[in-house]
Amino acid sequence: MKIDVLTLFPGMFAGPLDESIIMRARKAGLLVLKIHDLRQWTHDRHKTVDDRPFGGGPGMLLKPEPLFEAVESLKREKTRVILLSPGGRKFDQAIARELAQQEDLLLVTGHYEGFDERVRETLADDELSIGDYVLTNGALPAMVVIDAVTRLIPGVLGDDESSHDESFSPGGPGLEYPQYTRPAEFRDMKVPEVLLSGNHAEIAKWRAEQAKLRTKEKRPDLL
Ligand code: 4FV
Repeated sequence: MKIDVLTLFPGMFAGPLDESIIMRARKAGLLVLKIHDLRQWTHDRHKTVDDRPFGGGPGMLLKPEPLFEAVESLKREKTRVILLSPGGRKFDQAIARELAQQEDLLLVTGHYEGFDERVRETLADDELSIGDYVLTNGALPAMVVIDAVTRLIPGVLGDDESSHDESFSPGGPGLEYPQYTRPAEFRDMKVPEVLLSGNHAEIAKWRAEQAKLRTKEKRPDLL
């Protein structure tokens, strides 16, 4: 998969996407990630990317020209252009699975009060929000999407890391069942006997019950 990101803060992407599973996917060529500074597509001495809103009001907006030039120069036939903004559809595991099927994503991150509306109307194939809160810019939302999608690219997670049977997996109740590892007893806290029984049918039954109970208790909206 190829992911291009358009941002005013390329430096913010150094670090979170250079470690662990994401870095391994990049080294293996399963993910080709390119971060582009939007100012590359400005032509004035001040590299202007924003301007005041028509009709007045607080703050500044991202101008159409640099964004149109950037998207038109980065977009290929199969590219899916995705705007990150609070007005987008709420990003979740189902959308992550959907995007992991794509070959080519171009993530356009916002800043200031947001985008000139013509950017949304003309350039965006999709618009995603990572949650109902307002961030300082769209860099973190882009990193969240890249992380959630990359781990679903076939071959990225090794056998000991699996995206099956985890929270929000298709057909699952919603949240995952409780899990334990050694020691079987820690500070008088014992691991449920059934998990030590070796009886896989009983273990599967217990896990299904626990996952449903936990989802009902914590996230009934998922049921
Ligand atoms: C956001 C979100 C988000 C809004 C103003 C950037 C900020 C600034 N993006 N999910 N929540 N964006 O808060 O995606 O332009």
